[in-house]
Amino acid sequence: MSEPTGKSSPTVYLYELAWILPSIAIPVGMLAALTVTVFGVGMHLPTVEGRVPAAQVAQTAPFDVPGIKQVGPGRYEVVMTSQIWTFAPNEIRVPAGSTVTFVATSKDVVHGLLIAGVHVNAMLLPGQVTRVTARFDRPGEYAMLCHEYCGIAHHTMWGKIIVEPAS
Ligand SMILES: [Cu+2]
Repeated sequence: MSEPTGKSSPTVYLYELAWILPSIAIPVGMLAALTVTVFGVGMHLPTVEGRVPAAQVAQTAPFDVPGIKQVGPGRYEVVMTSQIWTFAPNEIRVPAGSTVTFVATSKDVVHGLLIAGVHVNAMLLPGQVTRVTARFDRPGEYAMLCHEYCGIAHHTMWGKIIVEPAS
C-alpha cells in the first residue's frame, strides 16, 4: 500500500474542469438566449391590464360586448372572452398587414390563447385581463387554440383568424 501523496492527480483535475466549465457555460448561454428573445426578437410576458369581477365578466365592460373594432389605420382591437369551450369571437377577419391587440379574459376556468405563427401565447385567467398584440402580415388562416387543459371538450376549443390579402 502506498501512502497518499497529498498531490491531486492531473486526471482528476481535468475531470473536474470538464464539469465546472459547462456548469458556467450553460447558464451564460441561457442568459444570452433570454436576452436575445426579449430585446432582439421582442418576446415578453403578456401584461396584466387589470381585473374585472370574475363572476360578472359577461356584465362588465368591455367584455359585455366581445368583438373586433378598428382603432386606427391597420390597427384593430379584439375584445375576447373565453369560456368552456369556445372563444368569443371565435372567428376574426383582418386584412394582411394588420396589428391586432387582444384584450381577453376568461368567464369560468383557466384557458389559454395560443395563435399559431405569431407571438401570442398567453394564459386567460378568470377576471384577469390579458393584453397581447400581434402583427399579421401573411394572408391565410391562423389557428387560435386553447392550450390550457379546461375540461372534457378542451380539444374542441379553437377558432381562427382569417387574414385576407390587402386590397
Ligand atoms: Cu379552454
